[in-house]
Amino acid sequence: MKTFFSEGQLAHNPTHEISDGALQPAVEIPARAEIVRDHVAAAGLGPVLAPDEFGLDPLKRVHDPAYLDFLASFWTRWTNAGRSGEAFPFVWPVRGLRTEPAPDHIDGLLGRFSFDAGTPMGEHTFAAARDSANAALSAARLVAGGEQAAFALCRPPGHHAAADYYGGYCFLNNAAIAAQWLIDAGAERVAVLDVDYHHGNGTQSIFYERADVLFLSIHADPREEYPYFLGHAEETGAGAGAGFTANYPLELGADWTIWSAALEASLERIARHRPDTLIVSLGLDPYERDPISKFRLTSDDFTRMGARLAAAGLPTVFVMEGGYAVDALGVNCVNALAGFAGQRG
Ligand code: SP5
Ligand code: ZN
Repeated sequence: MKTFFSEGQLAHNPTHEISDGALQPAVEIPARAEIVRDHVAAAGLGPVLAPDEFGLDPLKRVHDPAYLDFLASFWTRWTNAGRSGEAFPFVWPVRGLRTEPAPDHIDGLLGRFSFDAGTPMGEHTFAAARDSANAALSAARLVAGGEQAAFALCRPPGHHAAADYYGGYCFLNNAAIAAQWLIDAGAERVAVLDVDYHHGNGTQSIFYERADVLFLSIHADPREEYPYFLGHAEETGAGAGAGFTANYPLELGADWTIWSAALEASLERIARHRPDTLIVSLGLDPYERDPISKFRLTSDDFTRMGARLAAAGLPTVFVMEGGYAVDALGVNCVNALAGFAGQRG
């Protein structure tokens, strides 16, 4: 299986995030990608390749132009306001406040185009996020061309980013961008299965009213866990997309027995969708020793996960999402991919 990764993805290099009422050390750091890259290369899974540049057009198919303009102009606006270092929003257009007319000031724009204060942005964030999206697009194109699977080593991650807001360490929704690219390349149906510990609120919202892209997510119950405001079981899609979203919120502490039951249910739903391609939003934070998560998957469980996904028999694009136990990320990611490759043969 080929892996796509660009060194440019390392340029987003935050030092801190806001959490627990304080500036804490950032957990979504370049070392996450480096250890996965190194383990993939050492495991002999296949080559690690530089992604191609797809430009802005595939991003515009998923994200609002005003949001992309915000990302592109953010650093200039931030420094013109006399700021330096990492940016955080502190005011949001919630219930009854207005998103239009959009503010001119960077502090207003940060709130307009975000949904949390836990996601540091810096000078190189947009460039790194574009490289991350290019990795997802490169993997999608390979699978559309007939390869049975590919791995996009995406970082920064994507699944919390919606059409017009960032958050949860995510800026561009890599999995959604890949799904939309596949549809535009001729796929009739795509499924996105999100196995990250946190609900994929961005991906869900992007495809909520569409029947061509089935979205499924196995995650910690939002009553108890971030992102808190989406990911309940009763969210099943709307309009033309009614029945094309499926959520499997699980209790904190869920282990493989509980987690794999949700995986079986999601695979049954995927089989009924008959997708041309499966995209797996591969969060590695369901891991038992993840520092910000409370599921109990072991390193061997990631092998089981990969094998079970392979048995679905679908062309598959793996897109990396979260996972913060840096020392274990390489092993857990390779286990998932090798579990898949071993089962598929
Ligand atoms: C892609 C992804 O997994 N995003 C997760 C975003 C979670 N953001 C909130 C994290 C709060 C962590 N608080 C614990 C800090 C310990 N110092
Ligand atoms: Zn996560």
